[in-house]
Amino acid sequence: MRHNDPMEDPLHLADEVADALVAGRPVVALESTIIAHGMPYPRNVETALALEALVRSGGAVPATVALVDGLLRVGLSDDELERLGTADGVAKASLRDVGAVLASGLLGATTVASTMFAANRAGIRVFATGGIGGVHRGDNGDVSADLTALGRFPVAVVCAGAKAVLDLPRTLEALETLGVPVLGWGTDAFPEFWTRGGLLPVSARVDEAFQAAAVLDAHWSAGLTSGIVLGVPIPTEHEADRTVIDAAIVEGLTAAAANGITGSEVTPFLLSHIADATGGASLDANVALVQENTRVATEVAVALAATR
Ligand code: PSU
Ligand code: MN
Repeated sequence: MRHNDPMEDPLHLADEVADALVAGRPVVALESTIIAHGMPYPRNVETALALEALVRSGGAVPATVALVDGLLRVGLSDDELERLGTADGVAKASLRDVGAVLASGLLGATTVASTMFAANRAGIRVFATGGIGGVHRGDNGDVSADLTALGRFPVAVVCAGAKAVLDLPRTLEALETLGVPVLGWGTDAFPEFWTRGGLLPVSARVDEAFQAAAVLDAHWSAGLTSGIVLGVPIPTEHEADRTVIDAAIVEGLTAAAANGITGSEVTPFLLSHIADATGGASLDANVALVQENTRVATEVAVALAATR
């Protein structure tokens, strides 16, 4: 059994992904926690397939990352995406969980942190997702491993910023401490997931893909080894009503506390609570923004491949 052999590297690239990387063609990594824990079925699987199609139509190769049958897989089949979106008990695997899930041989969905780790090992520099984890509100010390991963792995994470369920000022301070650039796509403001933001600044603004690729290339060519956040604001027509979202967040945080939800369960709990509280509006916005992020990530990956 493959997963019982400790001598073998569990990293496994799909042929299409390996071929593209060898040839220097653009590849975009995608995560799987958003499929298994971020959205309900069938929207999750439909969205996962739509993201892969968007990457292809933009001229790049999609590489969705997950832990499957004891392997750290980079590039999944449609059947495997379906499995991740429907199976019971799919583990939410951040960095600390990768070893245990691989050893179990079971299914694990990768977070931003573990997807960055896998992308870096594979040699993929651009990754699209919904939003990064960050510093949670309150003082219980809940800080996502996404932040430390951003400090460690040279991968650009194209996202709609971070959700306002987090403490966004502290999240940005932590990114600054880690030396992580926070770029704004056509904006000076850090995007706040369901809304375009406006209160918090990014560290630099980029207005088109070649400019973003030039910043990425210069950062890494200079020898810096961190990740980069490229914050893409949700398209205006999909933006949620800030008052409605803010009320749903407060309600969700109260419900999480009342139900004793802690640790890695907090983010999935809040997402589903907010989706219910907004009558599905937050879910529609979530799908729209992750599609937008994937379009931008593909453009940037194409520009980066042309630059290098
Ligand atoms: N933000 C979202 N949707 C998500 C997540 C974050 O809008 O599905 C997921 C991502 O996979 C992210 C993870 O990496 O939650 C962060 O979880 P934690 O805070 O437990 O590190
Ligand atoms: Mn946490």
